[in-house]
Amino acid sequence: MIEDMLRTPSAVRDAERYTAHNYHPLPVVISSAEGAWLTDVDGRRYLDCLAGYSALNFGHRHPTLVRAAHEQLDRLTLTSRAFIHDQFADFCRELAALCGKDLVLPMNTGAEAVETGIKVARKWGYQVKKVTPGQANIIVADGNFHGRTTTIVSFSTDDDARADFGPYTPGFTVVPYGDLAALEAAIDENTVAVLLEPIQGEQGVVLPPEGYLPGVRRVCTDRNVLFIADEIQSGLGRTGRTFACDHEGVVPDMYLLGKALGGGIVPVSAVAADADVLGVLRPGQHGSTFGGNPLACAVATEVVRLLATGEFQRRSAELGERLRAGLEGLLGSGLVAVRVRGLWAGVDIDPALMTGRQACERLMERGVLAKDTHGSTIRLAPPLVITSDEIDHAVAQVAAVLAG
Ligand code: IF1
Repeated sequence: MIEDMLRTPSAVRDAERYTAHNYHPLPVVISSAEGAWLTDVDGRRYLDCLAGYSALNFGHRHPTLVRAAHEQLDRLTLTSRAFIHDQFADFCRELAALCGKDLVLPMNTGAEAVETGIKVARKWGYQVKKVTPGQANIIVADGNFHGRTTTIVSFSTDDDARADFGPYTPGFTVVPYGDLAALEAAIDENTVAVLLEPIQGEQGVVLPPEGYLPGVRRVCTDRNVLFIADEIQSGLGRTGRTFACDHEGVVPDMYLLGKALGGGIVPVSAVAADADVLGVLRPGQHGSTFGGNPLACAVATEVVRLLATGEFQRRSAELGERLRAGLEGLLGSGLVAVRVRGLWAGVDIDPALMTGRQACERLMERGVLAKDTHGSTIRLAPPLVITSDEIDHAVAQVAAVLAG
């Protein structure tokens, strides 16, 4: 293709001209997608190895999910929660069953689910645990990423996410991720919850030490502290199980869900917990204009039904082992570390070779789209509909980029 015939350069300029520069996207302009594949405005195809940061676990435009959306679009799209609609009960009942919890509180974005979890934990602390009014504290881990609201970035340890957004919300204690003793020592009489990602996504797919999550569960139970698992990125099949906590048989008091819950079509998030926790909320104390809307519920109910079969979890587990073997085969040939669970990999490239951004630019040239996290680490998280041949293809492109 002749360079000056390409539509991409002007399309990139147009996109940058009228927006705040809060992202530094790769210079690719996508116009269509299906399954694990994207097509740009110049007809070039790319294998998607980001999957919308795990919002596209079921691939682009999964037919079951698109059909549910089309049918609902022709019936009812929004009522607000001032009224009930006929998609609401199925969604809440079926998601609660998937989580093994009594109740579900639907929101829209992941950050709203995290904020909901924080508010509910605090209210539970004052009303049930009887901690000192206004003194509730929540323990979080360094290297956390839970969203971008001013309260959430108040406990971020990432300066890019946090700097110059103060004054910050108090009531959070940061402890080293994976250090159970430090977590236990940080609990005091006003601690209402521990908020953790079971696997730290943005930190570079950081896996917890074996036994850490069961230890957190035990400590929270012993000290009457809520264990809140942020499964917004790690959940819903990504790691080879329904939830990342499942790998060690851990059941948190609250699941925070998002991203893939909306099937890659609409923003859907939710908090799932038992009645003794979510039951602290009374009418008028929390809510959202779009939370639990008919279109969201129609799509998310089908997402829950896809997960209920276990098919995506099995694919993620089986194909994840192929991804692991392929990437581990590159250790010493440009990779210095690989962390994999299911179809979710954090790959540390030798910093002397290139940065993560440079690696992603070179992968783009080879028809694979991925995203760096920090430094020379990239995350590979394809849709769970990817095939074994496509995994081999992606690994081969990583190898070619490393070989220069
Ligand atoms: C961005 C990161 C990933 C999340 C976890 C809550 C949220 C997220 C574990 C909030 C969102 C997104 C946000 C997006 C990029 C992406 C991201 F790089 F920011 F950190 F995936 F790792 N909990 N993560 O991963 O959900 O409000 O966005 O729906 O802000 O750049 P949200």
